[in-house]
Amino acid sequence: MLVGRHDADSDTTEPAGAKAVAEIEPTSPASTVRGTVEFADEEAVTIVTINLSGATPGVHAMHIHQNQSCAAVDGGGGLGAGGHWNPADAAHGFPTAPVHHLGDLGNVTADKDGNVTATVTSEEFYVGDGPNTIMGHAVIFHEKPDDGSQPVGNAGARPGCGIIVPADEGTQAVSR
Ligand SMILES: [Cu+2]
Ligand SMILES: [Zn+2]
Repeated sequence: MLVGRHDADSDTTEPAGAKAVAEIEPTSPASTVRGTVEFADEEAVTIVTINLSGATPGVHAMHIHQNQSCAAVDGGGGLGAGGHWNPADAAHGFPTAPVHHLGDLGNVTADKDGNVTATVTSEEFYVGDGPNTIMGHAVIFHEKPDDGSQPVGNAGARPGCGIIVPADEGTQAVSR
């Protein structure tokens, strides 16, 4: 039996166990970051597991962006993903802050070899159907840290991007 998570704002009950993945790929020849961002619905939370390699060592912002696109726009890799996913029309912030975009995942750190291993949890978004489903969006790996400032954390370029797809349907090619 699937145990559901009830969204207080709707009649939607989300089954636990749904999974999705974004395959992060470089958005330009100058970038080498790639890897996976996996999303797994548990009973009370959704667990986001980030595993990347080829990143520039240091701190990098990651966000879920609005559009289902990793396309370059006017030469800017990943700009096709649009702005931060923000269905509640909230201000930008860290995911631990009371107010933040739904897509704000905060910062991750790449070690000296360029590897990122991180876990983020959310009690607000989920893989399954409902108003706050992550499906239909893209994950962006940024050049710089998210400094928490408005409007979008000043995180710079978008060297990595991946479209979120159901984990059982494989991955979608990144358009450049
Ligand atoms: Cu972003
Ligand atoms: Zn944001």
